[in-house]
Amino acid sequence: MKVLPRFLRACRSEPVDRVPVWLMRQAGRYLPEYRKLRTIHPFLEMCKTPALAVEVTLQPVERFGMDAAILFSDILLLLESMGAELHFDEQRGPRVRCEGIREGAVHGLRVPDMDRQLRFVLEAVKQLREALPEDVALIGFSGAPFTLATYLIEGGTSRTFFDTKTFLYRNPASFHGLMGKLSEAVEVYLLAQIEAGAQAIQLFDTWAGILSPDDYREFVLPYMQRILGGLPADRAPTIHFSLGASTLLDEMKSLGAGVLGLDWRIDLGVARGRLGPSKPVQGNLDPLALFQPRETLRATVSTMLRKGASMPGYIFNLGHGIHPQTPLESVYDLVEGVHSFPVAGTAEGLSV
Ligand code: 1CP
Repeated sequence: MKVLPRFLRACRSEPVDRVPVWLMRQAGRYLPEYRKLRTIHPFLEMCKTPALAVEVTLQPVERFGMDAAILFSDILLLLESMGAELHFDEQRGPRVRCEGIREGAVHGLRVPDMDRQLRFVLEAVKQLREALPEDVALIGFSGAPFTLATYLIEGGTSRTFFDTKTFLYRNPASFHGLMGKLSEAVEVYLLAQIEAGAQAIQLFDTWAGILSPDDYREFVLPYMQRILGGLPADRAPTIHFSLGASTLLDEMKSLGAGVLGLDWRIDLGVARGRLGPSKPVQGNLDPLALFQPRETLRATVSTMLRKGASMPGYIFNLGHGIHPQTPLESVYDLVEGVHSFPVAGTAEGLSV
């Protein structure tokens, strides 16, 4: 009999034996085995070499016993495959260049040919499905169009998103043109990952929370609904994550995503109450809470579990990516704390 991983069961609000847990950016610089590989290989080389991407994806699963693996890659690789220039500056972070984009020219961007330009991603997904134990789910992902647009327009990280917002206000038609082009690429990319073996999909709209609800509804919501409506949710559940999703909770509810990822700014109990029992939720521990002393962290995790797991459909995660300086002991304690939390109706209906 085939066992459906508990992560996938939680995505469908089905009963679980334990609360599933994984952490955003779980493969990365807080892990000594990752840092060791990074002294030999530049970041982009690691993403583009399937054997390395597979090795790094498996690191946190093997070390901590996570319930899901997220493909090691980056949201910005899709932009590179569309025609933008990308490099990672060790000091300043990612840098993106796209000729003419601020003048509203989107013709330089093309929907990529998956087999030619992103074959390394699909190859890593295939190899991961072979390598992962049956009870660990594989998550594929993409940046959402708005967050990708901010990197194209700003050229990198931003604090104020001045260029993105002035573009959108001064030149709304071009902004819609850009969102349309990015949406097409995101949908094709996610379908290809599902075809290659991804069992769930996370859409990262990290920066959507910088918009007012009205602007979100005009410039983002229709594109997200179109992408999410075009994905086979019965084959691969979808998770939507945004920083500041709590200020847009009603809009988030109407996106059509199976699971909503929340940051730590909203109380988990309040969010579950507002979203109702039929909406699975993922989150939402403040990543810096992992710097608390052991006893305090244990109490924080229990409080969160009591709120999150009060209804079916709960996946424990952080409210954003794990910090590179996070102590490893905190991650062991967190996973142990989540897995030892008693769940009502334990071990029922685990086989399908
Ligand atoms: O080794 C290094 O120096 C590279 C650090 C690093 C890593 C490990 C970057 C650069 N990206 C990644 C991997 C990554 N990025 C994953 C891998 C899977 C995992 O979670 O374990 C994922 C899912 C991402 C997604 C990503 N990249 C997002 C969305 C999620 C989020 O954190 O908000 C964003 C915004 C990026 C852009 C990016 N890439 C790298 C950095 C440092 C950033 C953020 C820059 C910024 O703050 O604007």
